[in-house]
Amino acid sequence: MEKHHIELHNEKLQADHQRRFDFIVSEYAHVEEVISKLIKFQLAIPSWAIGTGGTRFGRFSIGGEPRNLEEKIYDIGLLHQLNRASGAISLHIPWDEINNSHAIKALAAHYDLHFDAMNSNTFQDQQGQVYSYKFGSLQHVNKAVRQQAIEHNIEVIHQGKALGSESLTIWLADGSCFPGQLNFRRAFQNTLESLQEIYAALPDNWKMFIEYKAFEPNFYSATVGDWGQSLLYANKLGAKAYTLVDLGHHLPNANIEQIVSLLLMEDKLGGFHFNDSRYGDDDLTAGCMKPYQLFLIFNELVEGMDAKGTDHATGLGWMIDASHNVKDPLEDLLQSVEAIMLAYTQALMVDRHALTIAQQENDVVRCQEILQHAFRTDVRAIVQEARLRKGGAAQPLALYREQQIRKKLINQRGSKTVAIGL
Ligand code: PSV
Ligand code: MN
Repeated sequence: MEKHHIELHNEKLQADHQRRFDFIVSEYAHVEEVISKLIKFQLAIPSWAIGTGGTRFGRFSIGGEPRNLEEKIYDIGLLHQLNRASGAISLHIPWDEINNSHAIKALAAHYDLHFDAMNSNTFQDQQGQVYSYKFGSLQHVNKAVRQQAIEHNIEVIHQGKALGSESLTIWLADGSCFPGQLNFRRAFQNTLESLQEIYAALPDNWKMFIEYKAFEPNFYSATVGDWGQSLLYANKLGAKAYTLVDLGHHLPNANIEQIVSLLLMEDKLGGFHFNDSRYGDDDLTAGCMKPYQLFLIFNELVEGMDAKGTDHATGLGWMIDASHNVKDPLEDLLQSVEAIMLAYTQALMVDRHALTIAQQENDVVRCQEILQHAFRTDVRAIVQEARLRKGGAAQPLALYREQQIRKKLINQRGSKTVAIGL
């Protein structure tokens, strides 16, 4: 998008914004401190979320979907130009085909994007693959299948190195569908040994994220089914291995904020996949169902990171993992980024000193008041101010619509394009 479109849009909205921003500044003493943190904070966009998502019942293309990695980078570059908070991309191999890593790296740099975690895929069989992952990959009873999956992960590390990525996310579909199908201990040991081989190939400055998920596609057991199992692997593997929390991967009503707090305490929280859900791994827009939970999670993140002196922006891998059946995926990602920035801002505004005192005094009512006061504060002008100072658009979604971006993408790419992914 041309810069003057953003400038014109911002000028139109400036007076209104200034009024709302001045009000919040008059209410809070630490707004500038919060803004300096927001300016640094960036979220990684998953390459697989740029196309319309589907369910096992169908998929409805919105048109203009990216046909290759270059076009995905273009789309994420556009999001970043609008909100200046999505300056990273997370790739999924082999859904993303990297023909020339030098050119891809240069293209991403052109849009001010860097490469966050690389994702391997041993949950689908690829064309020409010798062994099937039908009964698992790193856990498989057959060493040859495990070896194939190990080699794929090592190949993903190599591809990531060439792009400047510094982490590998491993999500395994491994598990079992029926009681008796699997020897749990053997599956765990096989998985651990496989992970150890991958870990041995990890560069010194890399992190390995082990993503857990309670169920799906297996419906009886998952070999990395919860944060306890993920933490077991991470602890056994070593200092470069961490747990990755995907918000949609828990059993109903799990207290995710407590999980986050304890993982941080153990220095084993590596990163996040943000999304929201009502039933299972729904992959809905962050903050669309349970915004208070998102805030409570950020509240623990901020408290836990500050307790350790961890840099908020760089200490963890901040990624979105969502996929949408009925929305324009780019609009949806703008909404997710905004929801995450709002929750983070509200968490930064919690009166931590007062909360600690109230906790010490067992003043339960006061504790709740303090948290809900921050949650109920309208911080949109703060997030907007940070975005404006970074050169972004006052209202990214509104500008996206004003500029009829989807229509332009359809004109360029056609109405029948389907991005590769789930
Ligand atoms: C699995 O449900 C997951 O959350 C993992 O992160 C995968 O890489 C991604 O979704 C695939 O869509
Ligand atoms: Mn995920």
